[in-house]
Amino acid sequence: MTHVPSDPYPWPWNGDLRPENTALIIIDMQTDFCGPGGYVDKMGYDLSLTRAPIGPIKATLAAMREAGYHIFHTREGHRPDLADLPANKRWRSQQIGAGIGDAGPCGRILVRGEPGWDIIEELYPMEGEPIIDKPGKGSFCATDLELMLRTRGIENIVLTGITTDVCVSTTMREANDRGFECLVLEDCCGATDAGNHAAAIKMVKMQGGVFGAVSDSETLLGALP
Ligand code: C5J
Repeated sequence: MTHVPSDPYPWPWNGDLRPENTALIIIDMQTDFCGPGGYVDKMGYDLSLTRAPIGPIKATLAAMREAGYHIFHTREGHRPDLADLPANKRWRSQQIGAGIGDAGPCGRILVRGEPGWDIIEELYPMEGEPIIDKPGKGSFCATDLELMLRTRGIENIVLTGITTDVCVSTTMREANDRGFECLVLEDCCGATDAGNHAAAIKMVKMQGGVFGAVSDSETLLGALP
């Protein structure tokens, strides 16, 4: 039995934490969300907030790779012909001056294959680590993530990445409703707004852990079998 000290309960609920049944998911660590000239930069947000988790994720990734845990990466983005981009999502992005599909300093914003869409070099996937390309905020919607998790016998998911209040939260909620046991690492996430990050973290912990539990990278790595 292994538990990670977490809030509001020691995680996972049943103490069954092993490399075979546990995955680290790194969500959307793409230039578009944390690099100069990307989507978030173009919208005018403070990049230091979405770059803050890079170091802690890097340490967590190295340790969990070394210990043989499953590693998954995700990327939000759309087909070059924008056939999978809902018109309302495109319109909203245009209202803030960063139209998805439009040309930007890092290529077309959030379009698959463009430089800004890819995962940053510091956290680039290793050969064999699945990358889930998703058109939406959740990692389960319109992807084969659930099939891959079930096929591998994964029950526990450690969530990291950006942004806490959007793609991390949506993925956590989708995973929780499917019966996966979720842990969010607070220092391995970031949002475009510090208040939203704090609120998203707080929401995980209400109702006895309505979506799972919250810990941090140092605590997790100290407890990992
Ligand atoms: C957003 C994301 N914030 N990766 N995407 O639009 O959270």
